[in-house]
Amino acid sequence: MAESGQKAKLTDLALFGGKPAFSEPLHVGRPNVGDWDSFLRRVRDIWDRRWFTNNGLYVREFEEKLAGVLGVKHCIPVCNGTVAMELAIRALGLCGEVIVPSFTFITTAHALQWQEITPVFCDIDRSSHNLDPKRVEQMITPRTTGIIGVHIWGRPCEVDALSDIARRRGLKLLYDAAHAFGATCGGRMIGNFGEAEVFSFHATKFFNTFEGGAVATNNDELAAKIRLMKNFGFQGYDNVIYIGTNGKMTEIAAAMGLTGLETLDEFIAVNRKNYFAYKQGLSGIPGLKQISYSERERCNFQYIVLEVDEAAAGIGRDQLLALLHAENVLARRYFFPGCHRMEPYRSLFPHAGLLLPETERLARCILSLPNGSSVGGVDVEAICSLIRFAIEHGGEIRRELSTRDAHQPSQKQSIHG
Ligand code: T4K
Repeated sequence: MAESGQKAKLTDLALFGGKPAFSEPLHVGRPNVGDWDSFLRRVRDIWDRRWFTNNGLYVREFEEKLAGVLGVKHCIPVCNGTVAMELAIRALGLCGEVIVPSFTFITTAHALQWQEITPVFCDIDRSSHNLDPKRVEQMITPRTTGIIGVHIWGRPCEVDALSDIARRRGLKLLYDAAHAFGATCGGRMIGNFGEAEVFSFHATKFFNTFEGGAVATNNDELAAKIRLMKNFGFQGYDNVIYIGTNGKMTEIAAAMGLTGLETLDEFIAVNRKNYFAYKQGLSGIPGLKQISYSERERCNFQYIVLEVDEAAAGIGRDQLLALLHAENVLARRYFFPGCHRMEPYRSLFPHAGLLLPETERLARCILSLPNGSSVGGVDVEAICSLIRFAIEHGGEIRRELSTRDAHQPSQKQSIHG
């Protein structure tokens, strides 16, 4: 798909009228897909058997396989990661205040607020981008009932430190493991930590079921509760014994999941290869830091994340983003601007940012680049070459953009009279 990332002069950039480096948009979250025939065989079977949902054959098989892959007692498939989170929060009986990072997808906060539980935003560690346990301890109040750690980019939280805090302070510990399917922490699969861990199998995740998610836990009682809750609280016909919702996964989603599991290692291999190609292609560029994955752990290498230091790079994150978008590289600012700067939290906690200096810093400089099986080595080379060119010509690009900006007010005036 890459035409060429090679630009010789400023006017070669698509932002300034040149031809885009990519003829088609290159997405950050383009789904990985498994074997088409294998998927179709299952679809045909679903079609023939006329069993589409409600704990069907494929959902049960998927559930069993998931538990096997993760080495966990229970891994309950549900309709998406958000509902998985809501179910886990409710089944754990969280209430009052729960400590969460603000540097995450909005769901982590919404799943609490949706149940009238106050998310208390806690700052993150500068290098891991995960909850800073020292700060967590400082955020605990008499109303705190739990902590939700997010294994951001699939890199594990400081699980020992968080467990220690939870144990000492009598709090429930839940993990949002939406990014961390297939990853390990200390050699143990994510899915086995805290009271429970929640996965997302959304289309944009490294492993997907179109939409989907799961709650993993080694706690039998909790698992039984979640199984009831995802099915309206039904225990057998005509007998509701618990408050519930509809969180069921469909058969077609499970068929996609089973198909994806067959090629999980291939998805990881492609991601890994691209990750190292980015590392090589971006090495030595001033002002850029690509996050690293530990070679000692298993990881899915899905997220290619850069921190752009504007002062050293000579170009700001948002300018780089605009430049890449013009070239059809649809990089993303995950997770800008941070949950605390989005509604309803922005209005509820207008001063939250004062306690979140690392979150604020990171949200301003972060950039996610495309990865996955639809991104090839040539694409990575072209993207790296674009970024290198942009930073080498940062000063000129900034001047050109600010000249344009200087013309903006008059245009705005004409729009608004
Ligand atoms: N916790 C965390 C930490 C999460 O990151 C997420 C989800 C959750 C919880 C909740 O899990 P789910 O309830 O979603 O299962 C996307 C995803 O929708 C979301 O699942 C994901 N995190 C988040 C990080 O990214 P958006 O609003 O950025 O999606 P969108 O539509 O802009 O798509 C992203 C890119 O992927 C675009 O460039 C287009 C491309 N794309 C997307 C879809 C759906 C494709 O190429 N094909 C597709 O089918 O949220």
